[in-house]
Amino acid sequence: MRANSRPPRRDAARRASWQLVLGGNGKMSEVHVHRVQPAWKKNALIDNDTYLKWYADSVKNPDKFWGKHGKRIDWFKPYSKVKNTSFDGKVSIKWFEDGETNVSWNCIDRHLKKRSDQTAIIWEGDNPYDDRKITYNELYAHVCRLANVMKKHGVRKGDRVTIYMPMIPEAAYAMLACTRIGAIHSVVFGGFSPDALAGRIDDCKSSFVITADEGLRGGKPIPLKDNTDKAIEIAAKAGTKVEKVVVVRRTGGKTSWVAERDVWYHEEIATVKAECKPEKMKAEDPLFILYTSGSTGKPKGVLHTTAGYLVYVSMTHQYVFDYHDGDIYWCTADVGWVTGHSYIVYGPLANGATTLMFEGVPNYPSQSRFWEVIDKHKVNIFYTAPTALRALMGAGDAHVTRTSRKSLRVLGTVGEPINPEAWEWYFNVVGNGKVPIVDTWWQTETGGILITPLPGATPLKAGSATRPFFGVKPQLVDGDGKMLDGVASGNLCIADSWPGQMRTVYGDHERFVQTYFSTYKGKYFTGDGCRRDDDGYYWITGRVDDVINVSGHRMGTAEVESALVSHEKVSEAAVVGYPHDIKGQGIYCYVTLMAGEKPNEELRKELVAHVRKDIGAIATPDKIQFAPGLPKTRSGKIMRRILRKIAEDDFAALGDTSTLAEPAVVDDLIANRQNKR
Ligand code: 6R9
Repeated sequence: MRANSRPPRRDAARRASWQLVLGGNGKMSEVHVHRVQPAWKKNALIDNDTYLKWYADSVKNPDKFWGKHGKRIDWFKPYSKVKNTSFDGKVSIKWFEDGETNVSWNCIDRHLKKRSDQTAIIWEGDNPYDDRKITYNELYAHVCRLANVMKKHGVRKGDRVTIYMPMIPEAAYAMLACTRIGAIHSVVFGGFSPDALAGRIDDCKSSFVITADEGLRGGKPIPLKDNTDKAIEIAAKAGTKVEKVVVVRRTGGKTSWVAERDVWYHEEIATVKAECKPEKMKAEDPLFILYTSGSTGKPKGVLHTTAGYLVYVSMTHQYVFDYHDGDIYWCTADVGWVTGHSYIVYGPLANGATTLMFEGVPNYPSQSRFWEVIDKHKVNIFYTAPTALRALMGAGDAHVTRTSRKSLRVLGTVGEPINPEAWEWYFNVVGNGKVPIVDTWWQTETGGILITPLPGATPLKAGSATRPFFGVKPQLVDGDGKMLDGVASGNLCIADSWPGQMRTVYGDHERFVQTYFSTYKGKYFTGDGCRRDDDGYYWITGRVDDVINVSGHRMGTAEVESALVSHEKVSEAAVVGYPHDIKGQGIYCYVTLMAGEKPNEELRKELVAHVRKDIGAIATPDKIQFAPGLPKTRSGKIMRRILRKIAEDDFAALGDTSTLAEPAVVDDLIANRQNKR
């Protein structure tokens, strides 16, 4: 690295640690280059020379590289082929295709010889007095029992099982039990509404659901079973009948009960054996479906398969977090998102790690909760989201500094671009200036981390995800698909396949090809904008499509629009994102009412509640602007560029409005904007 190339003179070295760069926000700023500290390098698995060598090998000869690293997991039948992928035409992605393995067997059984009494999962409840430790031996028994319960009720290899759970160990048991018998799980985030859950049950025709009576977050119960009951009714109308619901008793709160359909988890597991043979799965057998928002209204069922995914998430978990045997590792995500799948459950457990699962929220019972949990369980590696950091930063340093945090060795972030202020706060206040931060860029679709620093190898720049992981070939292209070299800004594509990549959209391969491989021929298009600086570092600038990122959660603007127009008083809606101090982006809705309807405060509240009910609390609109008309081209296309500018209160730069059918609507939109500075 340039910043490290001239070490001897102290003042020169200090000067070299500052650079002028164009940040993720598009503004030039001075960035402090944080050199790799001696302590980070000392026992690191990968230093810079190793990174450079492995990276070069991995892109030069992927077959050889992954042929070697595929062996990090155990196989019933070894593979003879490694990579068989094409991003052209019909798009076909296969890794290790003739091998056979099983995910739960890799995450549990193979560790039992050495780690049967090691803690696999530390569970920290919403209430700080509520916690549990589960050893690998116990994990084995729990997973086998639940797998047997599923078998007893007729779940077979290839069947889809919906998991709608709070953050309790049973959620991990349920995922692993599916993989043990070859069922495909679809985890639905516990914050989603009955409608959203029903849509996901119906899309993959899932007739088996695992849930809990209630969830608990920040002291408040969440009615998961009641939501499930409603969702099942809605799904039935759409043509999908749920036959069985297994219910974990979490709070003991009252729920409705359908006698012939619902069974209690604790009663069922008492009726079966604590042993269940893992199914031999082909490398490309489906592992799970995870629904994610895109630029159209309907969430896509992202499909991941067995072996490539496990190889990739276990390898990234080990090297990105510099995971060493015995480390206590904590990722604060929810298992309802891909980060929870890859970096709470599969990556860590495949590596025989101790993974912490947290039921609660960052500010309950106090703003110190994260740091208290770190001290309580001596957490070494901590992985969270920029939105949480911004909120905690706003609460003041004292909540952090009154805790020790001396166990910390690596810090990580994921989910959205991290602003340099939050990064420096994380580094200096949480990490006392002594702990490296890995800003990991990836997506539901990529299965695992693609662009990231490695703690012992990569000099850090606040706000940059830095360099590609092994085997990953990022490319920047302009609007016409021309590849950009050197220092450049463009759309981020990945030129070749890596083992953790999604294989298809469940039930709709054509949509997979259209969404990801049609914009730029022969390349995977990420939907993100990105800049590369003169050190070859990548700076993700955010989505370039109609997806917004609210507190690290992906939200299709079209999904919110369709929720709004489903209200009887709404005739048309357009939704855009705008910069939000804590959430990263907020949800700004322009709403045109039906003829005769009058805008008022009550209706505004009603619409907010309506969207929450339709999608879930994560989609709660921040601003609603009643608009008699939306800016449209003569062909009827809504000009979102203009709506974004008005939402940002930046209407001096509206650009060309001459192509609008009715330029006058813009004046009304400006006059009634909701984000006046
Ligand atoms: C893992 C996850 C993916 C989108 C992605 C991008 C944004 C994620 C980021 C980041 C900047 C990072 N994103 N990590 N942007 N820096 N370190 O979040 O998956 O929910 O599918 O979201 O999130 O825009 O395209 P997912």
